[in-house]
Amino acid sequence: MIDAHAAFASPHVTRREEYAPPDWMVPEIALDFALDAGATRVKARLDVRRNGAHDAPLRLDGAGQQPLSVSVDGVAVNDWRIEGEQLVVPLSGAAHVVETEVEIAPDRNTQLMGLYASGGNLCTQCEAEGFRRITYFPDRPDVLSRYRVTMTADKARYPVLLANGDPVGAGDLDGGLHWAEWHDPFPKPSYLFALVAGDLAVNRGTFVTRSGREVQLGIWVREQDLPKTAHALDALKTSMAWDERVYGREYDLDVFNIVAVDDFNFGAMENKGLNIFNSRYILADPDTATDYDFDAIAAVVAHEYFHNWSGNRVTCRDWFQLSLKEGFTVYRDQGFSADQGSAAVKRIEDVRGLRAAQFPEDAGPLAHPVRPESYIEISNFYTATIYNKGAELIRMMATILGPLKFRAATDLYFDRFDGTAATCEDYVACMEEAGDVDLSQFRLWYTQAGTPRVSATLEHHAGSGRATLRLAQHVPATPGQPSKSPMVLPLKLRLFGAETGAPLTDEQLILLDETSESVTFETVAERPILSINRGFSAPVVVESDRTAADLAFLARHDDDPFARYEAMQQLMLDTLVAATIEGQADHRAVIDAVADTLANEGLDRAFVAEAVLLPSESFIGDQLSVVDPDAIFAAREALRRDLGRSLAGQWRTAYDLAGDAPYTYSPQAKGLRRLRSVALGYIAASGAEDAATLAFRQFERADNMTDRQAALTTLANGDDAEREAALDIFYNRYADNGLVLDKWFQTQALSARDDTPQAVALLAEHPDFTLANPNRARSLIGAFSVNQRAFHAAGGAGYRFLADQLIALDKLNPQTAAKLLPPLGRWKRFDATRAGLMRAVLERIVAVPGISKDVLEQASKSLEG
Ligand code: B3K
Ligand code: ZN
Repeated sequence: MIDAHAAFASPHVTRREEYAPPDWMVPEIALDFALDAGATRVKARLDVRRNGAHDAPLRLDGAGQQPLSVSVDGVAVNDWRIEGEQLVVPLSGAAHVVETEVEIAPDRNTQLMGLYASGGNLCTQCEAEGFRRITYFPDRPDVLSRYRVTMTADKARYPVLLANGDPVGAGDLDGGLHWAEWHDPFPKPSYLFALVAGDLAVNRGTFVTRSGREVQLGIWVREQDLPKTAHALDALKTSMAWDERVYGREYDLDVFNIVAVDDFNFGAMENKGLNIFNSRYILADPDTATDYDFDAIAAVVAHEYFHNWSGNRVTCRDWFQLSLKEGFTVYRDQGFSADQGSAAVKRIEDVRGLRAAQFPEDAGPLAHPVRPESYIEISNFYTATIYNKGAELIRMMATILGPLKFRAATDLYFDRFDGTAATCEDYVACMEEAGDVDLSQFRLWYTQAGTPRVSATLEHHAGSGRATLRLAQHVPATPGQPSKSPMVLPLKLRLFGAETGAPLTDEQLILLDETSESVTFETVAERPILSINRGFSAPVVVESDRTAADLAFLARHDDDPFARYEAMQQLMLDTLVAATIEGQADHRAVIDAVADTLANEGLDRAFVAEAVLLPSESFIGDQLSVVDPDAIFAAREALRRDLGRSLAGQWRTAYDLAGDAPYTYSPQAKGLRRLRSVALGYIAASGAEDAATLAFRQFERADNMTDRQAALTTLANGDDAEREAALDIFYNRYADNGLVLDKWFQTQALSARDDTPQAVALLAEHPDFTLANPNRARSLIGAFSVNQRAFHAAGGAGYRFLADQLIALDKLNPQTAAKLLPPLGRWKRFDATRAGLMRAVLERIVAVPGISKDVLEQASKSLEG
């Protein structure tokens, strides 16, 4: 009998335990590119060295090309063979020179991996396994080579030729051609290779390192985008100085170039000396980029720059170690951003992101440890778990060690593993050694998936003045991991007196490493209130017996801003969960807490804006055993309306606070704008008659995109006449700006209106919609699938729409298609009808003939649940 699944060969599974060192090393490689969009010739000259005592042939990875010629030590050979997609060349000695030539077609490369065309320019993306689409090579991160790259191209079409490292020569040739040569002195894995050929303009800068090396910086973009590069260049300089100051890391080449391209599968790429960026993380001016965009640009520029040490100088032995570079680098960029403005607000944003993306991943069918054990397609493992939970692991180790020992440990790590391909274990061992701590049990964080749940109950005996805190932990089962061991959870906590509001203890760091433990506090005179997981010291879910009154108290009195925010969120969440289940709830405690927060002039406005925001619909859903999207929406809207009405005067005050002062980019100005956007949302939610007029006036008068987009979002959620007008004005004003048009699509896809599913289906037919550009695909399809009520509208039209788009996109770009699939994997969390509809489209996806292994892995794992 043949079933639907057996019709396809089962895809190859790569396992961590099967790691073996490479048979051949390639200390040197010379590449010669005859660049042409339709047909690029690539000649590669590899110095290969046998690694260890064996008689295995040389195996070079390839994908999508054929060798035109192969030679060994200067002599053409024909005893090579192709196995799978590998080129296998028998070699007799310990060292040889192997040369190959291939032809590739950048302009037909729609998956945007390898060498491809974007906006008339040529660029590359090699991580994780794109280099094999350019030439034959052992395309694995533990093969480190010194690269020499020569490019020849039409000078008029591609006047700029860039590659990794430093430029060493350039010149003109007959026939309108020119050439350039670049050398990168630092051995690197193939995933860090990059070249760019194009018609680009540059914003140049210089940075003098602390040892006096002058580095030429360049941000390369289309000529007309040059005015939008100042912020990125600034962020680059700030990042370079920050890494010297905070981690003692200095830049190591004479040039550092960044190129922005419009077609890119993710945010950016840290290629040595030649970062390639999605243009959305470079281009910004106040008219087209929001405050959020400006911050994201600085964070991504910093992230990619920091990879020069955490990723490039010390790279990964194999892809199971991905979090070694990504978790650590995210932790580093979070520290950088925290230092640029409010550290508390940054922490709040990061935790919100973790809860929105990583917690659901950890609780669903695609859950995997920070160091996974196996994969079918490595591109599917560039996840919130590897990146963001990975960063939390580094943060916990930093907390356990304290700042001085943590810095000593990172110094040791960079020093010991410089120029090598390392493992997560190497990193932890450095933390242990320099920190003088035992992290044996802590290592479970790398192997056990799932978000630990901590229960905390505090008992107080007034007579004895003793308080007892009982803590217990539980790590839920995840696919392939039915039972778990207790983890090490660093929990920062403090007690506050319910009557006086004063702290009763200092902040303490408790390492909970048993299934349950008690902590006692003596001489606690008044009833204590527990502040726990302060600063979100551990990435866990805390369940406590704190009452609404206790949470409201902490929202007012806690001295840790994160804990204060958290208390407010918990209070809102408890209220919204009760309202969802029971159809109504008492809003009083939330309204009072929000009123107090708005009135507290001692608080940073950016913090206030975050603190008064209600938890998202999907986060409320995550608290329920069965997600009821309509009930959640109704409960949340009711609370929004009530807050809007009860605090009408305060929202107006908050709204007016930003005044009419012209735009400036500073933490204070950003905070005021953020609060104004939030206030506008509440004014609209209150049903105030002038809300649409107010929003439209803001929309028309705004001198910056933050205010303009906030107003558009408010209007897009409603059905006032101003809605269509604003959408049209916005569209026409930015018709030639792809990044802003993405916002136009996204705002409509995220709309709270009842007709959003139909509107999104129509937008997919819009002449400006295309699946060929990942940003555009994500702005409509990706945004819609996280709009909980719209995506899960009864009947399953949203699921079918996503499946149709995803199947179409898979033919062009499997990596980006696979990234859109996870919302369908949440079927277990919904009622039987919705679950059945979601499963039905997953079954359909799995059965598509020729579906990519990227999508197949995600869909079949999602079905297994
Ligand atoms: N290292 C790249 C991500 C590559 C993703 C490949 N599927 C960007 C970053 O994390 O900095
Ligand atoms: Zn990264």
